[in-house]
Amino acid sequence: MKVYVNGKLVERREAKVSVFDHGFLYGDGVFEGIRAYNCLVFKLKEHIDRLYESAHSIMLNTPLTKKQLGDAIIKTLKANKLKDAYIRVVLSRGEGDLGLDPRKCKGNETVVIITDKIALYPKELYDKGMEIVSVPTVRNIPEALNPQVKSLNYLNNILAKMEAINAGCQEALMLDHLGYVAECTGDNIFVVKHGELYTPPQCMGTLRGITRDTLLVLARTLKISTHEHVISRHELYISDECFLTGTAAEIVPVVKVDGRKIGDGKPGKLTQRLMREFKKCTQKEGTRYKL
Ligand code: PXG
Repeated sequence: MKVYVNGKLVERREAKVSVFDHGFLYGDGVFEGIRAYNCLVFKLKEHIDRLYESAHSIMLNTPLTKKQLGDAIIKTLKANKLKDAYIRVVLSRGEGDLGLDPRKCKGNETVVIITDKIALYPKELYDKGMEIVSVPTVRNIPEALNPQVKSLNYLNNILAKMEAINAGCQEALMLDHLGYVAECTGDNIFVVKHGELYTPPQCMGTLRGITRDTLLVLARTLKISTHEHVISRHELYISDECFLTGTAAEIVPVVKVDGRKIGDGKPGKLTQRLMREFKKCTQKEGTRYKL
């Protein structure tokens, strides 16, 4: 496997960054998770735009232009001869000293691109649906660390994930500081009620997921009403259908929340339709490359 590190494609065992890198010392950096389907990178522009917005928000210099980064991603995919891939782009403040001061790292920003075979989730998860549980750790409040910044510090989400695992569930439902539904640890959440689609607005401690946005557009083209609206746990419990969206997971039906069955306890009809329609999008849309 070849990994892109600061302009060079190196073998996996040589792909290293300094222990003085502030990404390692402090989680001072940002990242993106992207997917390629059959030589098409899905929503590449949107992912690069979001990465640059995250970087801008934390005043992190981006050593490459957006075009150069896009080219570097394609180059890494080609070097690894990957038709289908998971792509991780990491941009960190780079090497500094043991102090927090980011000015010490100036000019040392680290860019890493890892491309790998996609580790698909088990088919059973999509056929039978998932059980989730709300957890005590609340999603970061936007006034502290805004969830729109996909920072290298994912402890907020990791703590929630551990709480879900301790409760015997695969995924955690994270609430915002007011107790409303925010999102899961690496996925956005949707509910269906009376044939209409609801998802929390991005101001509720929710990342504006690219899969989420794709789905909102897709639903509108299918003449399904969509709402970005505050959702309480009660509204989630009494919903007809529920599902999660994310680059890695795509669309996962949720059939149980906090011990309450959702609908009839099976993946919903609209959820299944959206899963099929979303799959079609990933097969025909994207930035094409040749191996
Ligand atoms: N919420 C959070 C907190 C996320 O980190 C999503 C929602 C979904 O967004 P997209 O743009 O992917 O539809 C994410 C992003 C991984 C991994 O390696 C994925 C994410 C985060 C961390 C790790 O699978 N997803």
